[in-house]
Amino acid sequence: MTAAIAQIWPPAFAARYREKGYWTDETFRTLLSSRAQACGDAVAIVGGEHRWTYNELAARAETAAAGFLALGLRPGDRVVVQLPNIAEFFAVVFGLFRAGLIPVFALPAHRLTEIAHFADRADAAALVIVDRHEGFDYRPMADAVREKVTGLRHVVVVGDSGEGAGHHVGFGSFTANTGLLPDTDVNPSDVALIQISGGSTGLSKLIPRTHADYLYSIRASNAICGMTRASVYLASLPVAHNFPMSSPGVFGAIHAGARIVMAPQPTPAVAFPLIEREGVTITGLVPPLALLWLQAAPKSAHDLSSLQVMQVGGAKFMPEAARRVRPELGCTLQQVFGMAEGLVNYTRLDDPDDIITDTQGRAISPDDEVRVVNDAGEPVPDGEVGYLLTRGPYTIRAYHNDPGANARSFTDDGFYRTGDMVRRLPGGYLVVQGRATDHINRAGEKISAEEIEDHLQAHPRIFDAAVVSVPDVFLGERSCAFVIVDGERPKAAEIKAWMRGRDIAAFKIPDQIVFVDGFGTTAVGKVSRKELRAMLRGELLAAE
Ligand code: J2J
Repeated sequence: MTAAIAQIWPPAFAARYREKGYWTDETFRTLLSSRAQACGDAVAIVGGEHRWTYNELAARAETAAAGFLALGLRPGDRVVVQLPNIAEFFAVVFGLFRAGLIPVFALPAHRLTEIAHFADRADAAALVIVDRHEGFDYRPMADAVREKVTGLRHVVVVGDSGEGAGHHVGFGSFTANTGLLPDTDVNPSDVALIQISGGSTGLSKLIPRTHADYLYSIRASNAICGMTRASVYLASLPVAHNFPMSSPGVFGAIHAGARIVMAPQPTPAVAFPLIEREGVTITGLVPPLALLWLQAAPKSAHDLSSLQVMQVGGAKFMPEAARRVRPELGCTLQQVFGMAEGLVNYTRLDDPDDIITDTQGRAISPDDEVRVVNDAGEPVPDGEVGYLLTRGPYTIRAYHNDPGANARSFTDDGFYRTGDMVRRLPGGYLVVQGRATDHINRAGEKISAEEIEDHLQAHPRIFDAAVVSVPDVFLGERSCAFVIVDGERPKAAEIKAWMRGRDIAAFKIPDQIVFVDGFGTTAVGKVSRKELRAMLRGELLAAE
């Protein structure tokens, strides 16, 4: 039987969040149709050849909802959605919401290993893919997922559903049959969607977000980021990411009745013409992309003057780069320090320049409890570095079905251990100083060192491996694998090719492989992998 997906706050907290008006009766199930009623003729989505008004999008979502239910899916079922930045993303996702189904958001870069893991962990009944994207055919991968995950019954393909007749259903073949649609609303405390954790240890974890908590963060983000019906949001990053989805991102844009422009690529060559053509007012980028835009803007013939707000987040944006945004791009920088588990911090649009350039913002909600503590779990004074812990009205209390991760990631009193090291300044502004967990933040993509080490150790010639992050001028961080081999050393390129054969996202393939004879004998006794990684990182930096 499928495990129910839930996210539970203790009753006293839930009551307070409701009382204070953070949690309302609003749900994603009716969000789009109510927007269509309010601004039906306004353009909602611009993507490729498509230009859909709110009315058109709502109609497509109704058809999608009926199509999903006609397959035999039932409200509460989970559906893994793996789509790039195309207009159909919204027809699919709002169709799922309308039908009471729960999307699990995978990135286009994920491959068989990851998708099978998400489908399995979520007990998903269906997978939605695009036929091809950036040279990759998702259909054979989907077949392989179906073979591995027995509960996954349906594969829905946006585009050409292909030869594998019978297995794949074309999204285009869905027909409207509103008789199938449930007419009772869902409970706002129910789980609306599942995000994927960047993962600090082992495999990615599932993050169940409820209607009430996610919508609160979106409404509050809209107010902080100035998203209104007049806004035009450019979706530059892959929209399945929590940042472009909800801070305030595409869901914020829909909530406001604004227009979303889907950028198939985040590069200046693709994004700048879209900004000019559509009059884009706000977008969100990771730091490496922001640097690329800063480099390209002075040489560009495109008029970028409509851009009012450039959000940068996902990884630390260095103050030197941050200071260039206003003079060189002519817009306001907003730093965003968030996490798919919940807590999001923003610099406010009218903050003084030094706050905007030198901090990663402050929390959304007056009821976000932010604690900065030392190794013993005691609060450190403002201005001193400590571990960031948080709980609040839109921060989860547990991952789905993962007792081990829950024991590690949450304190007894329900604080989420973010793994980030921060300094808190007066006014609650946070400066990210580093992190306590072993992941690599590669241009905003979080990679678990442990997950990659496990893959490397499966190689027949690799005796042991330790993966560390090293600073990188462009990516912020890149990954470096130290490996000890049995016998003759293979070429680094061979190991990379072998890793690609493990069917994992390309961003997880180590950028650099260094062969070593041992991991050193400086420590007495058993060296923890964490210390080992720290030591190797130090050695690598010293050698550079
Ligand atoms: C330093 N580190 C940052 C920042 C995230 C909005 C924005 C980002 C995310 C996100 C998100 C950082 N400076 N400005 O979900 O809604 C690192 C921290 C954090 C981890 C979370 C959102 N912004 N980070 O990046 O779940 O280490 O969410 O704990 O992918 O990214 O990663 P993720």
